[in-house]
Amino acid sequence: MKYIKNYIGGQLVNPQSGNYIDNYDPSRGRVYAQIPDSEKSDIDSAVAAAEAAFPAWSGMSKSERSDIMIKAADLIEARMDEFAAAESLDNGKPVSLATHVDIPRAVSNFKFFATAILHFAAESHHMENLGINYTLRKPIGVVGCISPWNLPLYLFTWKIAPALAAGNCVVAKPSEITPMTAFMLSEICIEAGMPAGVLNIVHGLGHKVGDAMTRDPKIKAISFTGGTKTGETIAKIAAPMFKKLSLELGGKNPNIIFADCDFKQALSTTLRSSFANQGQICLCGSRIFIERPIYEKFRDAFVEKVSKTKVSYPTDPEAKLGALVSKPHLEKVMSYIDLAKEEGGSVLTGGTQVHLEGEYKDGYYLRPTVIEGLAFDCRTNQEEIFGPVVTITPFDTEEEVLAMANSTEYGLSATVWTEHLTRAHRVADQLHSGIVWVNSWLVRDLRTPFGGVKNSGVGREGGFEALRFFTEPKNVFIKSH
Ligand code: TXE
Repeated sequence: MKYIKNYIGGQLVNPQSGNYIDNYDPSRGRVYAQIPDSEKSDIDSAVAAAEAAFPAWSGMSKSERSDIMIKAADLIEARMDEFAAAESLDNGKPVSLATHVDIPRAVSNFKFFATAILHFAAESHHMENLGINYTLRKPIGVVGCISPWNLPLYLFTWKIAPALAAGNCVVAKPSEITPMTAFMLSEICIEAGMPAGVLNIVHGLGHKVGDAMTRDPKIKAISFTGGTKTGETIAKIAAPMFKKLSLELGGKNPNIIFADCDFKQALSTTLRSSFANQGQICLCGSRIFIERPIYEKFRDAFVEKVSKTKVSYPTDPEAKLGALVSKPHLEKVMSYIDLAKEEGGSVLTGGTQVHLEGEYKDGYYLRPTVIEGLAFDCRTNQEEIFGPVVTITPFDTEEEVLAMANSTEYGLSATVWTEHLTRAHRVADQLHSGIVWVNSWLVRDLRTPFGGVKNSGVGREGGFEALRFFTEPKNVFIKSH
């Protein structure tokens, strides 16, 4: 049984309590490792280490910090297959997905912010016959990063990379459901020569470790990705402490397909946007709206392909879907399929568990599921399911589909399929979301602002937005006349 450790003050250490939590392999439905059941005392040690490391790390030149981050990226890349296998084992996703998406993006996150910081500048404002203002952007100090289980290393590094590049020292908590690659990153940072205390990774439960981070007055900013309810909990604690908050929360994203779309492209991309990562990406298009003239044609072609999508154990090279991340999550997703039936929906394909043979017989597998016949404002169409379940709904007019698309409490991303140029601009402009893809999905330029509106979050990650979040601007005026 593998016991992973916290990474505090440059050392791999056991939790002070000596207690551990089971870590599951979802593809086999069994415990395969133990993770620290850390407590406030472990966070206190991590914060002390970060505080001690801050003067030297923030005093280091940007290029020195950049070099260490590039080294870390190179070391991850050198162990790509090992990281991909570990990510897949921990999360249940196909190894092919971890190899092509998760781990390469973790490498990109480190490299992107290690170079972005070298180009991050601030402004000056000249006042004629008076003087000049200049803006300093200085690191905040000790910051907290809390990340979810769906894209573990991808989202973990998406937060810690800009924080480190900007000169902050970090206390980070990965999800207790998928801690393994964050633990492996600890080893990478030691090998990359990252100074002790610059990055501290404390494993454990959200309501204990994450809560202790949120409450610690020495942690001056929290960057969180996870569920909307958890984001609300964190905000209630952090807001009165006047901490900077970045909250990347849930989504219930519309995928709008007009009759004039490129049918073949829309069909193949909609398969990905519906079910990638077992539908466990907050950017997945879980509500598909199809203009009536092509509704039946698209529905039938889509259902045909979905019914042939292979659900298998993660190391199967033909697996398109792997296991869902945990038994509780599988049960939550299946409860929404039951709810959809109660609300009048018809399951056109999927809706049942997949029972594999042999060592995988107890894994958490679910067939990709397509449901039609639901009202746009029923619970199934309003609440985040976060699994391989999509609904399809016909529409007749642009006004109608915009009203349905914008009807939820979320506003993270949206997809629009049309070859009509002005309509693409018009619809994108009227969608209540932080991200809109036209004739595409999940095309990511790390320079762009990333995040949502309404209950999908507060603030933006990505590019200079992230570096601005992890720095404090200071305006200095020098009188010269
Ligand atoms: O979230 P949770 P999960 C959302 C996605 C879904 C959810 C799935 O839409 O709703 O995240 O991830 C820690 N104080 N996004 O189930 O439970 C917890 O330990 C402090 C949106 O993991 O919120 C874990 O490390 N921390 C996103 C982290 O919070 C607490 C992309 C997330 O856990 C805590 C990915 C507490 N009280 C997923 N309770 C986007 N918008 O980009 C838990 N945690």
